[in-house]
Amino acid sequence: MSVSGLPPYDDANIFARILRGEIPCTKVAESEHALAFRDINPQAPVHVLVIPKGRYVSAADFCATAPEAQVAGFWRLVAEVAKAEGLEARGYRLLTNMGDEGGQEVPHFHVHIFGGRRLGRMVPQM
Ligand code: DGP
Repeated sequence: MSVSGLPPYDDANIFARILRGEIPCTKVAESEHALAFRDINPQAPVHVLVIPKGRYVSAADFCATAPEAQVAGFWRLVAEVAKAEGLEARGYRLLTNMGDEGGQEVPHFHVHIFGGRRLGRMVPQM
């Protein structure tokens, strides 16, 4: 188990493979702490994924075990990418799915940046 109660990190997950350069991605930005690239199945005109460099399953995992500089550096890159994509004035959404009920498909902590259209309600109505 990871600190979040989710399964342990799987080194074969697709984002781990992107980080190792085994699978290509459309890179948007990169720092020593994180990589930002376009989602393969975009849900909005701008749909970028930001992933920390390292073996983190969830936000709990990342925040509990990553060095402080990486936690800060990760969130800085998220904000910088949103601004660089021209979303600051129009507004945008950050989203992170965690675990089964959260709908997480790729078990490497990541933040989605959505923008470029009116995004509607936060979550589908019950
Ligand atoms: P999530 O449900 O939050 O785990 O979303 C995972 C996202 O990852 C989903 O929007 C599709 C995207 N994705 C999956 N495989 C790839 C890939 O190989 N390349 C890229 N760029 N995105 C991928």
